[in-house]
Amino acid sequence: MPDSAAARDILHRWEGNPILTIDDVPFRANTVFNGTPLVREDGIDMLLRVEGQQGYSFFALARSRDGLHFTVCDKPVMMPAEVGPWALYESRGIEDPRATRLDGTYYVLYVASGPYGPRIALAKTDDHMSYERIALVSEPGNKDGVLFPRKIKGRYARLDRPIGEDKGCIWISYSLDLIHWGDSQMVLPPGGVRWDTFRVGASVPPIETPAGWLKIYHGTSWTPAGPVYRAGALLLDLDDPANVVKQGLVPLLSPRAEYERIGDIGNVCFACGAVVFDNGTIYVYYGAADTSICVATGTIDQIMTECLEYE
Ligand code: BMA
Repeated sequence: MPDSAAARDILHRWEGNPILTIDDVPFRANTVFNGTPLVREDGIDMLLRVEGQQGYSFFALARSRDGLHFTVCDKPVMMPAEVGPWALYESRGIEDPRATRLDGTYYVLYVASGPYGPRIALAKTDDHMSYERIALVSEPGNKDGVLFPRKIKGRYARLDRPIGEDKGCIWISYSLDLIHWGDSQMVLPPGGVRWDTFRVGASVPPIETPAGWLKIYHGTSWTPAGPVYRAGALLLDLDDPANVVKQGLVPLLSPRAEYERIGDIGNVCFACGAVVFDNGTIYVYYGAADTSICVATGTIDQIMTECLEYE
């Protein structure tokens, strides 16, 4: 994509995008998209949503040294449960993992897709290859769950996106044990900005900055051709993240490249995680058109000045 086009977005598409497509998956499947990064000492892994040819999704792992060139492992690492309390609720697949390092362990909130609708479920991993299910943590009608990377005033916190009255808003809930959740409050309704009028959802787990929790979220607008999924930024209060301190008026990334425009679902940039490096550089990983995984780069400073302070 020519530079002039890339410059229209605050985040920059890596020139090697897409970083993963179905051609990189060493077993038969339909698509790969919506991956979440897990940082190792000597590289970056990514937990991937792979959609099988029968239409149900499961998770695979890809490994890299540089966060840009990934190799997908031979076999899936997590399949929908076949026994136990999860089996019914995952009978239509597991989707959209989002990992947060908390107390030294990666916890993954993901969507358990079943006959009654999507529920949020929680699993954890120590080696990125094996996943232990902990609990189903929501009733149906909820997805886009992300955990905060530390307790806030003694409680774990998460954002999610329950659907009420067909309205997709970002909510916050709290927990003492990561299993039982409550004290839920609405954080962000759609329509705060022109490009997120249909639905909003928590995309990337919150990133702590001195100015507040930086929240890269997704907003959709509805068009005669269907929804358009963009990534934007919010700043949430550090001590009371139910309070939105600022909402960026302009998106960080809008579908523009061919691989974001064309795919199983076109016009989609759907982030599920990011890595922030010591120098403030950020790699945002996103699913493009529900058909591949891409990375867009920038800096925390740029997001603050070009998006959150845009007037
Ligand atoms: C959301 C989720 C994602 C998907 C996105 C765009 O509602 O279902 O899995 O990538 O829509 O189709």
